[in-house]
Amino acid sequence: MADATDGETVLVGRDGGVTTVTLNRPERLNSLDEAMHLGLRRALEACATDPGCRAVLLTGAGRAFCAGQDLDDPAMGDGGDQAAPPDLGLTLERLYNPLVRLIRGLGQPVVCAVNGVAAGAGANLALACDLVLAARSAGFVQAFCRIGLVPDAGETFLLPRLVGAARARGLALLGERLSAEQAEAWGLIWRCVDDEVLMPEAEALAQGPTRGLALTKRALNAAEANDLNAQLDLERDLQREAGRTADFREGVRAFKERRPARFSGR
Ligand code: LHQ
Repeated sequence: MADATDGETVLVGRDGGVTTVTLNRPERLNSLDEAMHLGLRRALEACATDPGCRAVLLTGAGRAFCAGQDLDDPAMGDGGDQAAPPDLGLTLERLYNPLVRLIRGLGQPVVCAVNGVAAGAGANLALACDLVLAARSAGFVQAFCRIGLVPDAGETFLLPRLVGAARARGLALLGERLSAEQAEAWGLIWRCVDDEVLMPEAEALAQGPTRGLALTKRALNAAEANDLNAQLDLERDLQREAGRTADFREGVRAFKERRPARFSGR
């Protein structure tokens, strides 16, 4: 795997067609300051325009996935200066909202390997990904209410859709830690796995007919706003596109020859 560092706080590696993006401020539980935000954005934007990148794998270094906003960042204010309260809306507008939109809109499937605690906006970055796999030792904390804030980074949109209204409200209003096992049981994430197999399992999920998977992502994203008629039309158009891919031809050939398919992402 060829590794490149983006600043010091985001690592980018490529293995085959999978680009692994690692949040790398382990001593601060990978909480997001401005430099890390911009590094992460740069890494994902590079994926968007990289024809060799078939899928993205997002994870964290050390014992946490991401503790959300770095509360020591100057943009958060000093916690005591009432004369100059921070404009947290501006932080969302400039940094978080573009990041969530980028992940959701990326033309490749994004797999998230939640290696440890995911708190605040860190939890919601994970939930914005297409497939979320978590280590058994990981957990999810909607920490906003613990510090008097409103959930952000898409939480109020994503959470009720994933786990239903009652559980979404409980998580958002109480901020209790949800274990990875419970997160799987509630449908918050795809699967919880033993810590030692997290990365191989996540890498395996990032393989496959990635062109078709990216089209599937587009259809599922659009379904959040479409009615059935619009969605049927979209499925028709995307299926037309999928039917022209090398992966579709390979998939059918492999089925008929009773062998595993060798997908190329084309
Ligand atoms: C941290 C952090 C952290 C700095 C742990 N910052 N140092 C965006 C911008 C605009 C508006 C506002 O909203 C947002 C989005 C947000 O994300 S707001 C929510 C921000 N996040 C939080 O409130 C979570 C704060 N962290 C925690 O609740 C805990 O640390 C968790 C549950 C993540 C982990 O607990 P523990 O495993 O017990 O670890 P710890 O608390 O002992 O933390 C270890 C160190 O990391 C510690 O520093 P130290 O120097 O004592 O070793 C913490 O201060 C530091 N750290 N999170 N977000």
